[in-house]
Amino acid sequence: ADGDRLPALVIGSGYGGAVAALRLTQAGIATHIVEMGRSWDTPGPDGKIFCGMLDPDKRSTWLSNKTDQPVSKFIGIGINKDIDKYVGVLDSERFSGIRVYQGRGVGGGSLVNGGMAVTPKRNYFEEILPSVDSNEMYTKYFPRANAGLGVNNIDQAWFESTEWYQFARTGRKTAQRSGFNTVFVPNVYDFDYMKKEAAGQVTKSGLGGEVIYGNNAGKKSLDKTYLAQAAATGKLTITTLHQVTKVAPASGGGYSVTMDQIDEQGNKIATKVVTADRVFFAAGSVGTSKLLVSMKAQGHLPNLSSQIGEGWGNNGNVMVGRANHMWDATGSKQATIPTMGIDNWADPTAPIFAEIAPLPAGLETYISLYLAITKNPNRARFQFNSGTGKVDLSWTTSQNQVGIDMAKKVFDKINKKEGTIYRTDLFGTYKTWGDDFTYHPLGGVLLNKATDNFGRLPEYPGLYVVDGSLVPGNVGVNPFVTITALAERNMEKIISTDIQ
Ligand code: FAE
Repeated sequence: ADGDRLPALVIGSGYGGAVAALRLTQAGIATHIVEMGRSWDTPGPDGKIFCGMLDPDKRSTWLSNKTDQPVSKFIGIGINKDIDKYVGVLDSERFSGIRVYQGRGVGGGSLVNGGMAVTPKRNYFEEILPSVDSNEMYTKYFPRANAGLGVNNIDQAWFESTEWYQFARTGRKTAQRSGFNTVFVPNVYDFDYMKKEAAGQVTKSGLGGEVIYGNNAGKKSLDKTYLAQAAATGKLTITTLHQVTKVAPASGGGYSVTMDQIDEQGNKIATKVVTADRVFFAAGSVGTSKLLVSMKAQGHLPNLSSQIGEGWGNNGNVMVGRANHMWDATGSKQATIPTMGIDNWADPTAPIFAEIAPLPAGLETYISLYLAITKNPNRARFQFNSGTGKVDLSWTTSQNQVGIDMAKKVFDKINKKEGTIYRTDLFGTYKTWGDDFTYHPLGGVLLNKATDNFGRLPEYPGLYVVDGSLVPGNVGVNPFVTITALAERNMEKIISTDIQ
């Protein structure tokens, strides 16, 4: 409540925030999370918490009158729908050169993501984060993160036989015929539950067209793992529908944190100020960067490093679809949970790791869809715009061309071998590449550059960064395992040296 004094405040409830909350509460510290989204624990009038991808309603989208699906068109027909403005679960935040998809609600991105739980390649991790002891990461913190997240693997015999993964087998076959390496990808979706879905024993979620607007079952999102464990300590409290707008040193020590309370249509209904001894920034790459950039520019935290706002990247995200021949069907039944990837990272001419993505349209499309993570080296910065009072991101769409070129080498080769073509209708009209959005915002407050080597903001003792903003723009795989493992590493250090 307004005027409270708290030992530890965490801004945001995604991966970084959930790890911070668990490790703080387990250390006996009363911890409070402030989350701008809602808590996704109450069913709507249809008895479901989340809506599906094929029949989205207001629950799908953050404060917009229209859905904004990444695949926006199909044979010339727009597939976005008019909806009521509401604090829905998926945000596509628009900057001048890119849309950044993010989860909103208790659990952050874990509510909306595909659950792909990938440990990065060790040599690339060492390249991007040379100040981090990689031996410790790979023997201790990656295993700890995978265990905490509930990562599991698909039963490969079942994968080979089920109609639900025909799309992935077709994607694999066509990649392998061109000499590309494919790999199974671990996930936090419970594959035992999925088998029961296929057998008709439980309600379908991953086999029922649910994922980017939330899964009503099956997925071990953070509210079921880290956050549930933190709550079980009895030391965690969460305030939802409150957006932090300001953090500044408090006169009696600690930090005063200002927040707007919003209603379910996003209207501001109150402003509150609390004081916290320690503040953990876990608002995600975009949320944390925006807050810290504006606090520095507005003079509330003027001594922050000049590195604040730097080093942002899109994890090289590029999406593309191919039209297979009729004899290479992808199935009218498709699981929403990806579990197969094309791993061409070691090829310096076309370093990509491409998820073979589902396109659960409910009918046979013959489309292979891919979300490629390319080794795009381009970076952008967040900057405060004194004219608008907002934070801009300098990324331009043309910065993604190098990523497209890498992906194109791989998919051109597949098309040539198969005698197939790209779909040019999925991301616009005559537009091959989904190059103007990302699922994987990374960076803005880089580890050991804008912070110390453990996420502390050294100019302001008691302020910490624990989320994806620490990761330098590209990690070569889907990022949440890396974000979680780094948070585990940093929180262990912070709790043992700063707090106890
Ligand atoms: P994040 O999870 O975004 O949490 C930040 C939280 O802070 C959110 O709940 C915000 O609502 C909240 N917040 C922001 N600003 C404020 C504020 N001012 N006041 C209060 N609260 C605030 O951050 N990654 C994978 O590894 N595998 C996948 O399969 C995968 N699929 C994805 C699919 C989709 C559709 C999307 C959008 C993302 C996907 N990702 C995937 C990315 C992954 O979800 C993302 O990297 C992490 O969620 C980032 O974790 P953070 O803790 O940095």
